Amino acid sequence: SFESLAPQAIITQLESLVNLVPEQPFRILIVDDSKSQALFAEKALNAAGMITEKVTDPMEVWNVLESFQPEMILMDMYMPGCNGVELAKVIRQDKHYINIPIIYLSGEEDKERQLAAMAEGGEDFLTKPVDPRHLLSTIRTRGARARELSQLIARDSLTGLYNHTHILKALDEQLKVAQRNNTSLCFVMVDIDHFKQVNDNHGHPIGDDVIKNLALFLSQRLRKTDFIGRYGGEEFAIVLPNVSLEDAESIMNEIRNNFSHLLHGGLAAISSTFSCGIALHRGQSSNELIELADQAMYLAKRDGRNCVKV
Ligand code: GH3
Ligand code: MG
Ligand code: MG
Ligand code: MG
Repeated sequence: SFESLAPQAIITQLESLVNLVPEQPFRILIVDDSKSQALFAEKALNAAGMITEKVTDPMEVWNVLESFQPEMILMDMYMPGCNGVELAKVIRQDKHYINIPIIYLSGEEDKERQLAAMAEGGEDFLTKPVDPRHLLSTIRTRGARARELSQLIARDSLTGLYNHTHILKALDEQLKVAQRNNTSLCFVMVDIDHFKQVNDNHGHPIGDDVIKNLALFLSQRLRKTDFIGRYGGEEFAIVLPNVSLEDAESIMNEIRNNFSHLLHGGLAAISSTFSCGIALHRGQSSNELIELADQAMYLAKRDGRNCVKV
């Protein structure tokens, strides 16, 4: 049994059990004042292919949250001058961590106190010494659920693209990356031409099909590293990291040209076009960049639509 083994022996046994490293490993923050307990949890999780960061001084939690961006927290309950349950409560008050799963790992055996800790907003309570298989299975289940939820929250339900909020978040993040690495970035606005007429002439369900087809078309033709969002009704916003203005223009022109030949609505066989505005990042804020792409879009509309302007 696991209880009779020393921690290192358990980990060795665990390593032989675990041969499936998750495709995208979970990022887990371990908070425990005991260095040996934290190390034990870290080794067990690393053996299962997970990425960990450990904090033995609760005062360090905020710094590490910011720099490490964990998806889950493994929280000790009793630490000098700090109660894990209180700490969890404070973390959850930050809007970035409202939904982060917090799993208590503690020597506390009193059921009432365990339940009280969970009532304050913990997902699970594991008691030390924990069977590493139990720890892993808890983390996998909670982690997978948390990922599903955050995916759902970030996506637009009609198209599956990033929603308005998330594409703006992606733009902000990518602007920081571009600034830090001194790399180029283009921001693109796409707006379907005369879309009111599509709805008026063929009905909203066919209009929806055109929107979905354009979303699919963009997803298939852009790179995995690009960010595509539904900005509004028939408007899309795209973040193209590491792309020059010339390349962005030619990529979008190719997509625009191919899309204009696509037929929608089954037997109705309707064609549709879009206009596109592109702005190159030259140190502006995200709002200024959006404004620039909007202005380029306005030019494209004024120039007869079905074209790309920079
Ligand atoms: P322009 O070429 O100037 O862009 O003309 P437009 O008709 O596309 O202009 P406008 O932006 O004013 O109209 C967009 C229309 O898109 C209005 C709205 O009814 C429709 N729309 C917005 N969201 C949806 C949606 O989810 N589904 C459908 N079917 N229509 C939508
Ligand atoms: Mg402790
Ligand atoms: Mg519009
Ligand atoms: Mg339009």
